[in-house]
Amino acid sequence: MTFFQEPPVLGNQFRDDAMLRLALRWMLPREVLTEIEPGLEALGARAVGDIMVAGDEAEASPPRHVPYDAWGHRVDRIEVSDGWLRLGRIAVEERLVALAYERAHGPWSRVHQMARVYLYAPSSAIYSCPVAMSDGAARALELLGDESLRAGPFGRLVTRDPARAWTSGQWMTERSGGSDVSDTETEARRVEGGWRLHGTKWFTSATTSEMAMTLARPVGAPDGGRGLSLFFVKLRDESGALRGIRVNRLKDKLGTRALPTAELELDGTPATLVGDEGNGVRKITSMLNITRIHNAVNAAALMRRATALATDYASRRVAFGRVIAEQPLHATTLSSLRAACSGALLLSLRVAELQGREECGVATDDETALLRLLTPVAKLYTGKQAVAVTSEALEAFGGAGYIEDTGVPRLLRDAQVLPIWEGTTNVLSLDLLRAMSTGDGLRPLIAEVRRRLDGVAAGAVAAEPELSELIARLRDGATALEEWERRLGDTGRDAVEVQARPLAYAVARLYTGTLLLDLAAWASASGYGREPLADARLWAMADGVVGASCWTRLCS
Ligand code: MFK
Repeated sequence: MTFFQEPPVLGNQFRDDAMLRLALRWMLPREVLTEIEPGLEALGARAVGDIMVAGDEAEASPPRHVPYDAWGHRVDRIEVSDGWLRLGRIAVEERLVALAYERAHGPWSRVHQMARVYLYAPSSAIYSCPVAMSDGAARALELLGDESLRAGPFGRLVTRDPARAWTSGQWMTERSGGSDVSDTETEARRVEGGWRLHGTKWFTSATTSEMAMTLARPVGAPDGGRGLSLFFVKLRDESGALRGIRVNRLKDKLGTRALPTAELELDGTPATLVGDEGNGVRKITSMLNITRIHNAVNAAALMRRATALATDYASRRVAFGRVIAEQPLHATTLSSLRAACSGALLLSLRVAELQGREECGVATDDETALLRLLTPVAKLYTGKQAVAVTSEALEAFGGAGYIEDTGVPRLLRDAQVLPIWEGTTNVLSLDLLRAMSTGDGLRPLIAEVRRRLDGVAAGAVAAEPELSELIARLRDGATALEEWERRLGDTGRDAVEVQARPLAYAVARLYTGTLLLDLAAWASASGYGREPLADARLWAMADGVVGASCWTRLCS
């Protein structure tokens, strides 16, 4: 009989994700969990139902730029598929932005919101990008906007009503550079009743959005980031025509193909100043820090999707006489992938938790400092892991993983943007140094690591030899990191910068390993099994908890 390989099958993405359910049970008060679980379960079903159908449709019908109408008028329409539009409506229905601002569960609202983003993202054909930018814009407007910006655009970004909802772009990148934003060339000219922008924006994601946040330099303002100001732009007038904006072209990208990304020419675009003039770079970081958390959550989500597919496939694929899931070497590879997913998820949710505490005004000074340190670390580390994990998961399909209509290559192509946008790995490693130098160094982070490890050591299951070995290992890591930080003080600037990336990786490994161990000890003591302990072991015992190239080790 002719052989046909069974394809992988995905079930309810909440119910099947043991680590997500465990992490929420560990982090959240019982009454919050009880309230949110049914919604997560329903979204877990939608993620393999209508969201996935819409995402596949959007991916199959990428956006199209129509520069002119039939009669030669410049119209610059960007046409998107119905699937893409449905994804937008679902994002609003599922309150992917609103939840963070309604704050129904106080500081826990961010964890709830990000758990939902995590379920939605990998089926959404990267509609999670406009979701992220809309959330970032909402936060910037909440913090810096005047009454009219808060009543108007902010209300549209955080609404539950798809008919009223807006999404936002985040136009930061120009031809002069994406990392060094201080070189922004767009000029802001003051006119009666407002401002007009003139310049070119080289990458604008989700250009079908109704609004955007952007940087421009008011005429006569000084060079550098401090001379830039933050502006709100409403893209279209009541008739739907772009306001002083020309679309030069859509970008032809490696991945994120359903997401419209355009080059724009601003020629007298009306804009509203957000806050006072100047310090635009500092102001837009309130937006960036939110989108960076989304980036980490998206990375964890894509990793999880690739691993779930590879794991299910391994239970169906037979080679050398038995299913490959039962073959020790392949099973070990899958365990490594699962450990990477668990770590990325926990780290992302922890950053979301800190963000929620900060927004609700209940964060301690140390928690605020920890949030500042962990945001770039979580973004950069999970971004790199997303590429490594999706690549390894693709390989787990053999040749089928390389074939487009299995849907597997798309995961790798989409993952590859995660270390690039929202700050590259090196830029964010340097941002960790910036955060260390403007705060109290790594002290708040190392203090929390020690506190968690002391808690595990004092717990009911600490006597287990395996746990004490892991505790000792992570304690050594904390001491080594402290020593490393001390030595940085004796080094010149260039030598410090060279160490920024390995330092950031070390911080990620130590902190994530500690979170996993803390959760694993709790799970073991509470009768939730020992699988998290296996994950913690992989993180804590991999050579070089504070080693330079350790991120690859999870997948090697
Ligand atoms: C799927 C999920 C994600 C989807 C979203 C994707 C959408 C894609 C759209 C984009 O890609 S948008 C472009 C993203 N671009 C970046 O992320 C820029 C990367 N570059 C940086 O982050 C640079 O580090 C930075 C531009 C911030 C450096 O600029 P400067 O002018 O050299 O920074 P400087 O002078 O060190 O800092 C200016 C101020 O901001 C300082 O404060 P003060 O004015 O009080 O001294 C800094 O402390 C502060 N600052 C910088 N980064 C900060 C920050 N504050 C808080 N948080 C930060 N991260």
